[in-house]
Amino acid sequence: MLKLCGFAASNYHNKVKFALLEKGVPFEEELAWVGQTDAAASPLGKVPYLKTKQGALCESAVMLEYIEQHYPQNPLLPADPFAAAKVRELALFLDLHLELVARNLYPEAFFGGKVSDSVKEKVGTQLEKNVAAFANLAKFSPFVAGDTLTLADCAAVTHLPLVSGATKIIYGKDFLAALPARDYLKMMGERPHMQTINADRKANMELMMSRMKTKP
Ligand SMILES: N[C@@H](CCC(=O)N[C@@H](CS)C(=O)NCC(=O)O)C(=O)O
Repeated sequence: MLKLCGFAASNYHNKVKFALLEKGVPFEEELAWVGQTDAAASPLGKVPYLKTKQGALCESAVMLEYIEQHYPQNPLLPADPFAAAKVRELALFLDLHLELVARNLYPEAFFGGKVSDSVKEKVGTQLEKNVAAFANLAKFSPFVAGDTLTLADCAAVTHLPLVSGATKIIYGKDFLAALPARDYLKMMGERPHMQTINADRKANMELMMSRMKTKP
């Protein structure tokens, strides 16, 4: 059986977990905190990684592609090659141009650390530009890539709350406010699998915070 390794407070872990749950693919979770990962499975020490019968995979986008090809039930990619490419475009855009940029803010926004003013300024400018570009690509009708649930939703539903939360905390303004992201996240939050993910995330976040407090 597939083993998804990581921790439930991680948005990338949940991106893959959501796909597995929505597709109805059986899997187990194995707790792996950052710093305790399997170096052979994840050479950069990042989570998640996916253990399969044939070996391990790192990089969530690759895991989603593997899961989609290996388990075609409840597809998260359209059959038409161009439509599928548009979904991949949006999913990659969310990973690279929204989440990865906003990630620079997380130490201060979520973990009690400090981010320099110059980083805040640079990230703010970049995010303003990238969010405007994302607004041109995203459909929110009602799913992020159109009328069906796709791989792009796996990224959107896990990354958008962080982009929104981090920008609210750091800049006093939600950079996604002009988009229908709130209604979208509310709709997605009503899905039973998203409720499972959110409950697991909250419990794991508490555990993570208590670990951070007891660590020197
Ligand atoms: N590009 C990677 C990103 C994964 C990632 O950044 N995971 C975070 C946890 S949410 C992590 O492992 N951070 C620790 C680190 O970067 O050393 C993916 O899509 O899987």
